[in-house]
Amino acid sequence: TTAQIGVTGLAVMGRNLARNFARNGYSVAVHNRTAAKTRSLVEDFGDEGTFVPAESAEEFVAALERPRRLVVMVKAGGPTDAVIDEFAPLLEEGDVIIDGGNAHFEDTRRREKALRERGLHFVGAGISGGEEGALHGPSIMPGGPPEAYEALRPLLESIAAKAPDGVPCTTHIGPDGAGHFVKMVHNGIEYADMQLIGEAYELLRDVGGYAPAEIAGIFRRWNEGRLDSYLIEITAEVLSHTDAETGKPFVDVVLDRAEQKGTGRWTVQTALDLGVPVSGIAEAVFARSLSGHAELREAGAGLPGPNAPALDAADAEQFADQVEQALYASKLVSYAQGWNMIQKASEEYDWDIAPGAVAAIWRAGCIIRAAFLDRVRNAFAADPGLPTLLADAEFAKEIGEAQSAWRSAVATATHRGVAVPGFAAALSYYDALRAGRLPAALTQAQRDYFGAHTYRRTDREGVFHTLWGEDRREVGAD
Ligand code: NBP
Repeated sequence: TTAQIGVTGLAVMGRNLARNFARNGYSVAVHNRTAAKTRSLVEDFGDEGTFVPAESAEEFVAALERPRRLVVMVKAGGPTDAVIDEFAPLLEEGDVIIDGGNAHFEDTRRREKALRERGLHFVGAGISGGEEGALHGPSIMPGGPPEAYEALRPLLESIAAKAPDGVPCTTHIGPDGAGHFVKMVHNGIEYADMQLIGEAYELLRDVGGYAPAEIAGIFRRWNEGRLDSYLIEITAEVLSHTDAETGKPFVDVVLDRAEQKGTGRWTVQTALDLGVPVSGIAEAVFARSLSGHAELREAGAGLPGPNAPALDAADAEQFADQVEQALYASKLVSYAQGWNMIQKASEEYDWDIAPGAVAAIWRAGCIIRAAFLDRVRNAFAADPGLPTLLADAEFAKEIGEAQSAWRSAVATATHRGVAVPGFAAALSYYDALRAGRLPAALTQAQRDYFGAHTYRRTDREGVFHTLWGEDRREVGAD
């Protein structure tokens, strides 16, 4: 039998992706370095569709109809290169390798170029939604040659999640590394969302005086409004869960140390290289990092802070409403920053990414899926060149209405000594964008003073320098 698609790498993601293809009626060749996994996939799920198991790379390649389509789902980094090196010599012109792992977009650019030179197509496809998504419908972000995408389109569209309007959550993002870049930013935004939710929880608990089960109820209510999203939904689930062993709220028995696999860090490193301020995402990455520094936290544990009791019930209710507004406004800021990054990279690498299309394919299947993304899509549909989401008329109106509560929530957090790096950084970003003038004028003047770095003037063209060490005459510096 020949197979329409192949999947190599049958750990949790690859196995579920292969099953997803099979359940959608495609015949799937399956292969894994360790053949036991291939055999167990066919034994356990063989009745779900047509699987063609292959023990060797040669057998796997021979099982595929041409042009061959091979999905690689192995550990990102060295293993991905090893697998490509193993398969590329066995392939023929026009065949397509799809890397569905979490590759760094620079690696994808490199691999795409190398394979293109050998006449092979390489598609770097970001896949979000975890194990469950891979099986039931992920959000898929493929980048690579358009003709290779066309060869994959029907398969990807059938296995992808469907948005509420039935549109599949996949689209051709752009050439080479565009798909993996967008997946990286998705994960950065996911970090920011999770941090903001964490801050909201902390405020409701420490300042509002609510118990975890009550906070679950608050999140459930929020989930019926504009914050409606997968992450808010699972937050309520986690907060209402009781630890079976101790009978305590589950959240109280989990060690408060958040780990990371690195895509958030990549987002921030890349943002620094591109010169795009993504303070919301950066604060989220730093907050996880700080949580893991036991020695710092132990050393700091005794430092003085304010001592304020929890609010009474009526005030707590009003405060909870402020927190909802702070959460929503801060979320808007981090999405605006994320899209700035996508737009900047699109220019830098000539990717021609449609910003609204990215929002559209994040509406279902991925971790940040939310009703809100439909509105992001609409904002870019109305104006694809929108310089920031915050300038969209609807979002600007909402943030304007939220800003007073947002400020109150941040002020209360500050007075009560609760760390809210996400809320506060987002608010400062908003205020800096709003400000007609920034103290950057002073910074630039200082730079001219100590380093003769020159400055521009507000009142006429040109580059200038003041002779600070002499008579403070201004000279032209062009
Ligand atoms: P892992 O990332 O744990 O990788 C395990 C797979 O890689 C196994 O099939 C293993 O084969 C294979 N492999 C390794 Br390790 N080294 C190899 C080599 N040198 N040659 C050939 N095969 C090799 O699997 P995963 O969690 O299913 O994730 C797969 C990809 O999807 C990763 O890039 C991951 O970042 C990405 N991703 C994961 C998730 C998630 O929720 N887990 C979500 C989205 C994306 P073996 O069986 O022979 O050891």
